[in-house]
Amino acid sequence: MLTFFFTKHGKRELPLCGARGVFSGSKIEEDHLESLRRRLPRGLMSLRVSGMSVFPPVRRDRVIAQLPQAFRKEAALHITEEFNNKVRMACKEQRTGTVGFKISKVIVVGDLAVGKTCLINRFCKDAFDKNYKATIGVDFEMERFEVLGVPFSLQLWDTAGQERFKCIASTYYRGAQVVIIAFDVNDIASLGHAKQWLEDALKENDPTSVQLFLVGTKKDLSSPAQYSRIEQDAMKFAREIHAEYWAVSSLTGENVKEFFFRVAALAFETNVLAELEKSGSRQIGDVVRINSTSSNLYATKKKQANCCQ
Ligand SMILES: Nc1nc2c(ncn2[C@@H]2O[C@H](COP(=O)(O)OP(=O)(O)OP(=O)(O)O)[C@@H](O)[C@H]2O)c(=O)[nH]1
Ligand SMILES: [Mg+2]
Repeated sequence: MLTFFFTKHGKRELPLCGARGVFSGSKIEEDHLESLRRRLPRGLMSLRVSGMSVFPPVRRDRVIAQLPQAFRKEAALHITEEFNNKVRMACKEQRTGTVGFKISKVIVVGDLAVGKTCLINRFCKDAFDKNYKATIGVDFEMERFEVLGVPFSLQLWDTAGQERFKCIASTYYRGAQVVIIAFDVNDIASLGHAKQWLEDALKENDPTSVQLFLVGTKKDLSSPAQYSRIEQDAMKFAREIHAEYWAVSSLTGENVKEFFFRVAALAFETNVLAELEKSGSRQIGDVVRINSTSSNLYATKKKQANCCQ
């Protein structure tokens, strides 16, 4: 995965490979940038899309062509089998035309040590660390997808569960389109605290436009009987707060990819529908043109003057 963070470096904005944490942008090392330049295709560092840098193609295993299904139909945001028809049509028409650079902000909240960081790391890096290292403030990952042929990114904000870092972390809640509330399926108290996490997250956001997911973690540590007891409570709570329920294991990877694909697909769908509603006549985004001969490069339609040389 290409993790990146935008920062001003001279007059240029440069993507950082493997940079973790929102604070790391200020400590960019020249040799790190040099090694990144060597790893990217020639000329790529000089291209920008609407003020953002250009990246290599989306990984093959991040392509979403069908709507991923919910984990439990009884606690799902919606249970249609396919993407919304309007969305499919809009994306289809744009495959050879104009598309927007789409991005959704996702925040992951929940008690300390429920496994938020491990969940993100399992998906983004296919890694699992059995040692607990508390997140201090927030961490940040960007994950790129292609949904119905359109580039789409999730900005994943991994927040701290520890009380003493909550104040810093909550300043990053604003502007979230997706809120993921994580709890440990082996710790009923962490499910009980989910309501407070939800309230905190919604204080900073418009509750009507946020998509909610309630995610039970560490499923591997639970016996089937224990798990099914907590699942009843979790699904009941998910329905009450209009969240979609999932249960995952970052240790084994069970449901992790499926979960994030579902998040990406539903966030994308909502994003496109909102944009279609906003502008009946304008095509989605109307900013970026896909270069039809080279699927890995996106050239700007406007704002050429801002591009790096
Ligand atoms: N067995 C098992 N252990 C897990 C799983 N996910 C996380 N853990 C362990 O739980 C501990 C806490 O995981 P983290 O991901 O760091 O927890 P966190 O929610 O990010 O914690 P804070 O950053 O303090 O809020 C670590 O020791 C992990 O190895 C899982 O799916 N299965
Ligand atoms: Mg963490």
